[in-house]
Amino acid sequence: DKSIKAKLAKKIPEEREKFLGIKCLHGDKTIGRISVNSVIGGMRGLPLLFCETSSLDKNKGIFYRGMLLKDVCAKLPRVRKGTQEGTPEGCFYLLTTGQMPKKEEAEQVTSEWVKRGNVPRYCLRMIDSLDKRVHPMAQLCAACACLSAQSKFVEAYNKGAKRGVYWESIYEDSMNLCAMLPTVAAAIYNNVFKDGEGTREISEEQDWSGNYCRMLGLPDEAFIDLIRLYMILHADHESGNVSAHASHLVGSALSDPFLSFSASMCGLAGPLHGLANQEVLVWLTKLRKAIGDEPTDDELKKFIDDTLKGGQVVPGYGHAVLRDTDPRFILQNEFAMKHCKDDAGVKLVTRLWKIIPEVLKKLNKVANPYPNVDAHSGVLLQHYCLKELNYYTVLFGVSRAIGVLAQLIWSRALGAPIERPKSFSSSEICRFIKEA
Ligand code: FAM
Repeated sequence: DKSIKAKLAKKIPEEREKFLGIKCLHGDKTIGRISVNSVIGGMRGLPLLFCETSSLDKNKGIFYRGMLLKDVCAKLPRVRKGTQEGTPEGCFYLLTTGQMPKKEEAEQVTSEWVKRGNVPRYCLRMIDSLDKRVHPMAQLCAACACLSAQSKFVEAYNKGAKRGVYWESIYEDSMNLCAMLPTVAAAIYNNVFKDGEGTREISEEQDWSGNYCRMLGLPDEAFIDLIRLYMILHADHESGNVSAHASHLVGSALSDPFLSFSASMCGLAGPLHGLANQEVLVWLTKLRKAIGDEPTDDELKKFIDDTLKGGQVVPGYGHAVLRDTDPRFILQNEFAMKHCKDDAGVKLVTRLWKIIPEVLKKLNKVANPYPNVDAHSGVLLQHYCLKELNYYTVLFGVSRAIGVLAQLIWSRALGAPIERPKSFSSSEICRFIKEA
């Protein structure tokens, strides 16, 4: 049996034992200190969470299951003929099982997602009933919450399932949700931007990304490859970011994966999280309007200076953890160099990669003057005619499902308890300070 479920059924008892061993033998050892800043400063950097699927190293970059993201991209099996990228389905296999899938294993996830992809009519009717003014992200949150009626976990829980088998129905729900997301997300796109046109039928000839692009009305092969890459790059980013933490927190109350993912998307919709790529495009558009498509280096530097003098940050640059160019930026740029290096937006983004860090370094305060993932994605989507900025976060959301659902399966597999940190009032904090 090549399925993820068979792999997990073998691996989970071993991991559970290891986990319990750590808890019993070392549960009271200390990992870090909690400062007042941690309590009032958004818990930034506090070593507080558990995450098996991915990790960040400030200098080395992003790892999925201990493997550098660029190696993940290079090694994921190519499933469709002629494709140059691995599949997000293979990435889900890697994140859940911890092993790089063989070609047949990645293919099996693809065919399972094709089989599980039909969205129930009540959900599509709900999406169709929404006014176009409802933001695509709000529609995505609503649609995923509505799918909770499908939950196998709720069914199992109501029948009195034991904790030890929760992961099995969480796995079923996660697979079903991943499978349905392209249809849900494309229906939202077509309703809001294309007057409800477009197909909702999943084709067995296509993989997950191919079906998504077809349903978006953008079936170009190179674009499908871009979406495969995009989905892999945005999938997972440890468990402390808002979208991953929201789904973990809500899932810890034993809310089902549809509700947990809906909560995750409510967080991704915020301008400090999933909206930054949009801001990059707005900034680039202003830049091109002000100084044209082929400005001189000096004109670029002046435009960047003016942005900073206006009290704004340069969008797409800097990172809370990474201290070098974001590997996701580099991988997108490599894609762009292969497929569309003459695109005016791509050329500009590539030139700015050299120029913006020089300017930011001079400020002497920016911890990371190099580009992050958001500095690149917008111009690539524009190149392939996905032009509606308001939709970009939905694309990010579809991708993020892969990481947060892989994390959710493991949270239930390892019996992670309900989250309940202690809170303090300002006067209690003042008392601590006096006593310290
Ligand atoms: N342009 C101008 N100034 C910047 C800057 C940028 N791109 N990035 C950081 N700084 C400033 C920052 O505002 C702060 O200044 P003050 O002390 O005057 O407040 C100083 O440099 C130190 O900040 P930091 O320690 O380097 O960054 P933080 O960890 O506080 O914040 C970011 C990280 C990403 C929020 C920040 O770099 C930023 O605002 N970047 C631009 C917006 C952006 O691209 N966001 C998307 C991030 C992306 F990775 C994601 O999560 N989706």
